[in-house]
Amino acid sequence: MDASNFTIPEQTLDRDCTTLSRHVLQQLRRFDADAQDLSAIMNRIALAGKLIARRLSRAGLMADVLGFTGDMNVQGESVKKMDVYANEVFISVFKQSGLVCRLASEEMEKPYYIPENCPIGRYTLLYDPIDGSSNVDINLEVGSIFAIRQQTGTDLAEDAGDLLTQNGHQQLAAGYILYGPSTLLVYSLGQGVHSFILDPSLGEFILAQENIQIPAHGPIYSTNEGNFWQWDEAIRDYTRYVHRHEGYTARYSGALVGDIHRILMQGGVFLYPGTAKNPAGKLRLLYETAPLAFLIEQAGGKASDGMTPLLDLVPQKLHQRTPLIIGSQEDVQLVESFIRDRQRRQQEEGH
Ligand code: AFP
Repeated sequence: MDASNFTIPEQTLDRDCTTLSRHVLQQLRRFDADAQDLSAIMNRIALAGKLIARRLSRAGLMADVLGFTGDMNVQGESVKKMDVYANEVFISVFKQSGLVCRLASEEMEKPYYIPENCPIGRYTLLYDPIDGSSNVDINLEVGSIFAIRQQTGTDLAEDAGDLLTQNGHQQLAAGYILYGPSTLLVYSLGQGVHSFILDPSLGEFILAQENIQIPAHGPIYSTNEGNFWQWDEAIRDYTRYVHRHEGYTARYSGALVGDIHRILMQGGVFLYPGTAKNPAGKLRLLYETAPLAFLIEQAGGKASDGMTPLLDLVPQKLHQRTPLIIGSQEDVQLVESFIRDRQRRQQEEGH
């Protein structure tokens, strides 16, 4: 047999063997206890993703998956059954893992403590279990967003006060899982952005793309233009600009993870600015905007609240919201320039 026949299976095998946990260790280039911990944490997050993906794929066939629970969450929003399930999945996979001492999610008023993990697992998992949950009932994409932080201090009062002293640069890792036609996990340990696709036949996330770079500029602007008259004039000016110039196209799915993934791959900008009713916008700093900012900056992009780099923001409360302008360098800079111009004009007019 011709020896070259062997090259294709070898390459395929190599690719199939690059699982997430192996990739984490390769990225860290060490095998010490901290590296093993991070690898194991990522493995657990992947398990949560697999469990959520499995339930979503059968959502229309099973009882008690679709629809609302009838409760309101800490943000005053109606809770969906899938939000509750996914939130509990993350807790379950980390119980008795010895890895994570605290989990904080937008679905829980206070963090969930796992005291038996605390002497060893000094990590905190921050997550949005189902982002874009209004898409669940109509079989469109949703996501999970996560970040890992080192716990500092003992937190004996169980108020997670140390999280209110850290900015986004202190995240050790961040990423998202996109439940679309396939299930995709995208993560960064602060050394580039890498994507994995869930191979259902193996039950493993397999490396798809390493060191993803976001284009410096792209055609997409992604925002809910239904809020146009609630926005500040600067954001309206930017929107008028893209309407009047060629080369822009709008895409907005109602699920941040899907919109961000499109922008990561194709370039452009996602905006969720403040509105007259909610000046800080809708998205939460610890569970959504800081993890995504970490990831997009690692891919060479940019993220801000319009004025300040997103990763410089230190939350004053756990569920703090922040405006978000995120995506390709040039497109985020363009939006920021409209905001600065507006402020300068206001100062000149003495407002
Ligand atoms: P839900 O999880 O409550 O559906 O919110 C999704 C989300 O936080 C984010 O994924 C979307 O980009 C954004 O809200 C959509 O919000 P609007 O409906 O206000 O545009």
